[in-house]
Amino acid sequence: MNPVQFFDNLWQDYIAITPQAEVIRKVFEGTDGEVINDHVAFRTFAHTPLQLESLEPLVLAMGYSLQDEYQFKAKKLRARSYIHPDASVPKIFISELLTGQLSESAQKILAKYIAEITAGPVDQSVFWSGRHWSAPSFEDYKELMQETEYGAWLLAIGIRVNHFTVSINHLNSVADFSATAQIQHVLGCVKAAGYAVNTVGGEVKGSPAALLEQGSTMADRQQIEFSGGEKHEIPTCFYEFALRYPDSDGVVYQGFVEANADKIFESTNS
Ligand code: OOG
Ligand code: NI
Repeated sequence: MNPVQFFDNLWQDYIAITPQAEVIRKVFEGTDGEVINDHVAFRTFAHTPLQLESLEPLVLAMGYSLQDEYQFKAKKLRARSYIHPDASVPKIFISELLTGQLSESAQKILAKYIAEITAGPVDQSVFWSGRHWSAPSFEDYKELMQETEYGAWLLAIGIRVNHFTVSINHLNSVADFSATAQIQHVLGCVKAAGYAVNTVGGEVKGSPAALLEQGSTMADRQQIEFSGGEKHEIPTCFYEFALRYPDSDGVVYQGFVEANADKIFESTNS
């Protein structure tokens, strides 16, 4: 699958459970014309046929190369990012939950569902395939939530894009603002459109010195059917905004920043 088809499919899957993204994108299309994506992100379970290592070949097959690796010890996650030689193709960030590090009780809950993952991915459609296991019980979801918000989110939502990210570098409407005012203006537009912004560690994560400033909405909320037909509204996916700065050689930084990412993960908190 070529990247254009991939991102078209992904966007459709994303807005089906993240209607805020389509509204916000239209806001920026109104002021800027085209909206360019910086990256997308996925979440998965380690030690399963859908682990990061199993998804990676499908990313590489689209022409990407491995960019970097990241550790999030407290959240019990590890991640990798991938970059495409065509700079107009969004980067891909994939994290996985190191389930072996969770408590016995959390592992017991997850084991019931993870055991249903019988096959690895066949092609790139795995990235919008959703759950490969039965609808969880709301009790299991809530209990897991106490220990790992990421795990509960993944159990309920499955393998789907977690967010798209607007490249602020490509928004002409903010080009005349001072560098640090740009992301603040963008987040201001998002709030003016009626959406909550992630405030963990402040609205703006990172700094010009870190070469990357990021902010995000709080995830949309949708009714999900749990086992027994029980329906509950839970956080789905969010929209991110990223501004990249040039390094001392004048090359715009393309990597991710662990300390920023650690806070962006919290955009799916309830
Ligand atoms: C990914 C969070 C990290 C970034 O840009 O640093 C991230 C997630 O919430 O799954 O997207
Ligand atoms: Ni991101």
